[in-house]
Amino acid sequence: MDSQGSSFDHVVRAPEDPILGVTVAYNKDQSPVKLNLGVGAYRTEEGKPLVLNVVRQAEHSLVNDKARVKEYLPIVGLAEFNKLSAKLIFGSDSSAIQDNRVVTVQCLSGTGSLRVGGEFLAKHYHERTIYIPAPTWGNHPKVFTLAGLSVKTYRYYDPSTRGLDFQGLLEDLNSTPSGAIILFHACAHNPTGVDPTLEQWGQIRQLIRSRGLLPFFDSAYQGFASGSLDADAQSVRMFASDGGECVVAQSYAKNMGLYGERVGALSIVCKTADVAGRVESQVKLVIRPMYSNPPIHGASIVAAILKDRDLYNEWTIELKAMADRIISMRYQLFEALQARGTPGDWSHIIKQIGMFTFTGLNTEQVAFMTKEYHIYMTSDGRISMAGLSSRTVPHLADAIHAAVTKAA
Ligand code: PLA
Repeated sequence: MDSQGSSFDHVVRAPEDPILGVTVAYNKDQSPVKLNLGVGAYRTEEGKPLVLNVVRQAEHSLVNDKARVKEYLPIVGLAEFNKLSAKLIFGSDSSAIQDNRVVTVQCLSGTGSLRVGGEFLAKHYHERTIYIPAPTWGNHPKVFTLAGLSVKTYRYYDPSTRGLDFQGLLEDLNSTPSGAIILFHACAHNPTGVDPTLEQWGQIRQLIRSRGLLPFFDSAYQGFASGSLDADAQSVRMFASDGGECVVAQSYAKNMGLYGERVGALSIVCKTADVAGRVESQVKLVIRPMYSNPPIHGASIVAAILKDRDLYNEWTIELKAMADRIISMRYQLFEALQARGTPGDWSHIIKQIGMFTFTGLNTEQVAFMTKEYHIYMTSDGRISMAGLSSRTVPHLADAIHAAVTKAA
């Protein structure tokens, strides 16, 4: 080999991530009016990232607790955190928890929980195909493929109604191989903002159980959709309380604002306590060679908040305030477009649920808004409502209006 040449000369440059790459481009822009509506990260009315007050309080007491050490956690993470996380998603009266049928392990936020869950299923579940909604969070297919599953899609969103393609969903779930794994967003579907109603969830549950399919819930936004932790967990609880099995990945990135702490949990609800114990022993074998054991700090913050009644109550208030601010941004943007007489029906902005609006703007319109208005968003037309503020709504509305009327 040429002594001057690199062993990596053949490596081709990979494209930036479709979501996180938006922030990379935003950071390079020098414009004072630039606006990042790409990644789903909560901002205050002042456009600043938010550290929750309860998180500050919990961290303060952790720092001052001289008994705390920095030893390795067990492979499954902080036991207290796992218990409290299961209670948060399944409910304090969950029969599955009471029966000791739930295995919960601390993982690296939502993504890590999905990955560990996927790999466990690829190793130990008889059906290796996972069906994900079309469209879904862009990382889902990559996470599950690398976990060793084969990924297929089921119909979910109907662009013509900007709503759920419920008929298509039922048809597709009906024609999967029996036992297939089905991925659901527990609430606040990303990117569409479209969730099934409770009644539709009931029908989906019947179909899943009657066909022996395995539901895998991605719960990245509990509390962010409606402002209520319990309301946003209803889909999951419906499945966890019927005696059947399911898998759930939880993230505390959004609902506790712990984006960079990488704290989340994977739960597997099993038929019996005996099965659950064996499943846990195998999940440990997935984790140990992957990252050995999870980080301690974020999980300690979460546990401190979940176990203290006052901190927990204060958290629910802060969470509701974030959800309410996002909802108020929906109304402000909708009204701003009405006021400009922007062509088209924009009522989906106020109907959609959660952090994002799936605007319906196409790739060219998005590129136009970035070039002319310094507004950064994913090329599928998704905007993070949590990145907007009353101050920036007019700028966004001007950009959408111009994109729709000029660039169409
Ligand atoms: N699942 C869904 C549906 C998500 O939207 C996200 C994050 C995750 C899991 C993973 O989150 P976590 O690993 O940080 O807990 N989606 C973000 C960020 C907010 C991202 O793409 O990483 C998004 O902008 O879509």
